[in-house]
Amino acid sequence: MLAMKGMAEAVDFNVVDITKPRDPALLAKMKGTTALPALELPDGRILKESLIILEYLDLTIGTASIRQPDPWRRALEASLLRHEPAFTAAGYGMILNQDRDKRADFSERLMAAYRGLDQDLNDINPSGDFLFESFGFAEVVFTPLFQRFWFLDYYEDFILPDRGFGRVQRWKDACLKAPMAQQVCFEEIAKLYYDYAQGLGTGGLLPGRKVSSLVFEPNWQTRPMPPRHKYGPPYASDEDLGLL
Ligand SMILES: N[C@@H](CCC(=O)N[C@@H](CS)C(=O)NCC(=O)O)C(=O)O
Repeated sequence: MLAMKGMAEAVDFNVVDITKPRDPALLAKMKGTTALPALELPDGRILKESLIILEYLDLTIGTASIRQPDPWRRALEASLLRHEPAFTAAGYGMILNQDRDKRADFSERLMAAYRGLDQDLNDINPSGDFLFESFGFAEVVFTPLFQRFWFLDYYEDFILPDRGFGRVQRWKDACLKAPMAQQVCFEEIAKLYYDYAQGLGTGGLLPGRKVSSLVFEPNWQTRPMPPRHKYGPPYASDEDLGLL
């Protein structure tokens, strides 16, 4: 969104390695919670939750909001955003799932989320690529999730069926091609999320492992592609993952 507004420099990004204990100064600012991102304003106030931060920055950075100004379109945009929590939960639930017998249920849950998006997009703008004419607020919200869910392409061979998902597939493709969405790539996601695929969120480690696949050093570019296998052993070692 900052790139769209030509305001990429307006926010300082301090990246936090969530596999390590938090700096006490950060914990104090966060009043005890650990989940990121958080936005610190110049006067020290803290905002949490990515969508709340996004809305705040939309209203305060640059000359104009990127949300739909027309009330009817704004309502349609809001109705698409309502799919986000279920979509996010379905994707993360599927990558973390370690029970092969439940794989089909997780896949169906994610497809149901995609189906909901497909229906709304078809109702609102059946022939377009984006929700409206161009990349906007709804695309800002969903594009990072489409990118994050590359972990399902890699570890779950998850692909949307050809039939019944054409409109959302077109939206997803258009979002992923947008110039301002080229800040992460498939290889990075696949490498960082190996441990998520083994059921371990935010820095958890399997026995015998010392370094989480989510660490910044060694940099993901220096590491090999992880094995695509999930659902039990054999597990890759730190060495196999290029983490030593
Ligand atoms: N709903 C929250 C989710 C935040 C969240 O789960 N953050 C994860 C990284 S994706 C995190 O910081 N985990 C480390 C922790 O909770 O300590 C948001 O959108 O901001």
